[in-house]
Amino acid sequence: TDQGYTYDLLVIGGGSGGLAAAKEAVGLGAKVAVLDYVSPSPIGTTWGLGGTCVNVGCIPKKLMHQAALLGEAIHEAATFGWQLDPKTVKIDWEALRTSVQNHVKSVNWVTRVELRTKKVEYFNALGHFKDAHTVVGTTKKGEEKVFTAKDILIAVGGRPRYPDIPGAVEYGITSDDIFSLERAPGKTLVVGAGYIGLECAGFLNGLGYDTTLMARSIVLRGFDRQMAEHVAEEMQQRGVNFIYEAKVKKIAKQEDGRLLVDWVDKDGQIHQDVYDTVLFAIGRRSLTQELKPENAGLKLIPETGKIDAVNEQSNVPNIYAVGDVLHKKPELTPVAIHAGKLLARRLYGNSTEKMDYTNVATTVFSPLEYGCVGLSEEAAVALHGQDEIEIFHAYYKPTEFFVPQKSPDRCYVKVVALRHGDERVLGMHFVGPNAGEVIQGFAAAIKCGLTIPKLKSTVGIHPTVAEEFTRIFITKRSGLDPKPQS
Ligand code: FAD
Ligand code: NA7
Repeated sequence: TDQGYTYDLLVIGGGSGGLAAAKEAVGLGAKVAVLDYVSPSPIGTTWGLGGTCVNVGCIPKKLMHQAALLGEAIHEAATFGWQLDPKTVKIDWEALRTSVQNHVKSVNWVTRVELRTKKVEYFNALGHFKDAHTVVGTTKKGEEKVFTAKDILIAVGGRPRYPDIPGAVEYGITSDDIFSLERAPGKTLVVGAGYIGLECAGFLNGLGYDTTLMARSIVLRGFDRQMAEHVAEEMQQRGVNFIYEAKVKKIAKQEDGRLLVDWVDKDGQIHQDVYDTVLFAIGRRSLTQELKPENAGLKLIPETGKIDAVNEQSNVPNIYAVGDVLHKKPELTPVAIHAGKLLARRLYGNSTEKMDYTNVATTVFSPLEYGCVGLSEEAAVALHGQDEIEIFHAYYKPTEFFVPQKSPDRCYVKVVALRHGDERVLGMHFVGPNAGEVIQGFAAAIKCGLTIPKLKSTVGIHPTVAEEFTRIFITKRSGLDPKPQS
């Protein structure tokens, strides 16, 4: 490059954010290299190019969720006249795992080919800073290669944490291992009640495994409380055993190979249970320490190791960051991708467009899914005051639930809006089938400034579950019963 560096952009981390930025940057004429390296999990799981989402996140998770939904659908099919015997239906874990892993491997391959075609140079090496423009990449064989670049993008994401208790690292697994687990998980304890814990417990229960979820406090911290409770109650009704306000103390391996778990309840009482699998989903650690950030003068948030960037720029002017390593930003694939693309356009195109991290929609793929965009009821009230917020809500009965007589008890929609002025919609929440598909379009509407009158004047599509949003009229303030009257 003109300043004597080998590359215009060096990306550390070939996941959602890093690859999006790299591809966009080469398209704009920059010379780009990507380093990606996966350190094996404690039980030795490893994977290919593409980062968390493709290998051990969104994609295998959605496939296993889909497998669980299909199991549910098989049981429903008989009520619609399909001739089958639901009693003989069971999952073949090895076959499921193989199908999921085959898909993941095909994505790894397509990703590699795409990088080659687009002329992004890819190196399977673990990067660390030598200085603000120099990164050393270490290969699996221990060989070192030195890279210099004008700009450096940190997109290293994170990895699951383990609790500091005996046996956790030796015998526990995490989301990094579950999607490629050699043996069927069997009776499983999921520790942690964030969205990853709930999703894993949800699909394992749906696949027919005896599943317990242990929460040290509440489920889905940060999400709308009422919606979070609906999700958890529904899972409980479907057979997931919930233990609240409890913590694992110790895991030991019995002679028969099963795991003996000591846990303590809220009264300090110790209990013991035996499981085949213990899966920790207690949050994720950013992989920034390994970067030797001090060599580049890069500052991290001390408590979390995250990067406090302004418009994706760190405290070092030529060092940028996108994705899960960013402090207080949504940890979602499309967020990482969008921020990465926009950053590349600002650096190598003539763009000035900045990433907008507000009103990003998301979905928890629990057995009954939960999709949302914008503010929770609590956040809206905290921000504007109770008097200024109107909450519209309704329970509804999905048409597809009638014939199999599925319980619609927790199918529920909620719209959070300003009470006065233009009655702007601040948040939308949906628990029910296909929640992600339902919420995505409304996220666009909110970007366009959706108001309650506009929502009410939208004609629904019948019979769908998404149309429930266009029919809302009951406010919490009115005290009217939000249960369907028919
Ligand atoms: P990553 O995708 O994690 O990529 C970082 C890459 O950098 C990795 O390959 C890593 O090995 C590599 N790396 C790290 N350090 C170095 C180094 N020093 N040198 C070289 N390479 C390095 N998001 C959604 O939007 N929807 C979902 O449904 C969803 N489900 C999820 C389910 C699970 C179980 C998990 C764990 C996550 C899920 N996510 C989901 C979150 C999503 O996967 C992340 O937000 C996204 O992958 C973040 O992208 P990233 O680019 O920041 O990092
Ligand atoms: P989250 O969303 O950070 O949730 C972690 C969960 O684990 C949460 O329920 C925590 O309870 C619980 N937790 C945290 N530490 C412990 C310990 N030591 N013991 C038991 N339970 C614990 O993590 P996820 O893995 O679901 O998701 C990771 C990120 O990916 C998340 O930020 C998403 O945005 C994307 P708490 O509520 O703190 O009491």
